[in-house]
Amino acid sequence: MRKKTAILTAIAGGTLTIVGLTGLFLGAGNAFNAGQSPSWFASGSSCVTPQLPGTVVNVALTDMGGPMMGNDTGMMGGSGDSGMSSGVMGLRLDQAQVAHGSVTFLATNDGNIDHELVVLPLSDSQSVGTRSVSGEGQADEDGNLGEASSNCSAGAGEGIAPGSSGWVTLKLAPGRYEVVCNLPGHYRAGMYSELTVS
Ligand SMILES: [Cu+2]
Repeated sequence: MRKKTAILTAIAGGTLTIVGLTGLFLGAGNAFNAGQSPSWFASGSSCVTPQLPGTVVNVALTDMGGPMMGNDTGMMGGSGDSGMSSGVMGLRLDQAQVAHGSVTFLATNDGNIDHELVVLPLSDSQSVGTRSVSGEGQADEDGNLGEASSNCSAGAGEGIAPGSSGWVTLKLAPGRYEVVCNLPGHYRAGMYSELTVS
């Protein structure tokens, strides 16, 4: 009896070790993948994009979907910060810094509702996400440099539909920029990101 228990314990111990190692390998694998090309990026869009000039910054536009998205007016009406806190929606760039000159933003809507991309200048003292927001829930677009808000094409339009992409090419001077989605309520919901141009 005594010996058998010892063997069982040894087997149990061995199993734990294997599980532990497997966990390590899985963890390492994930970390490796994350360093390569982000998964949100691979989702892509249904658009056929032409050869895009300059440095291409891929932008993922996201939202969590869910019940709150079923009623557009419900989520953005309302007072101040109630309900809609930062991070519900997102706008992510695949690089935080690019060289000055020709820069193309390729915005892909990975969410469930329309989005857009607007490039705004950012002064030295300004932080992203701190622009004044109008009663309609739109950020101040002072100095707007350009936008991508059209389906499967360049420039301004009516918004980028889920699963679609829009793009815009701009000549950017060195400095800091804030890339946002400025559909009503989306800026406050977290759709902004910083880009440094060197
Ligand atoms: Cu948006």
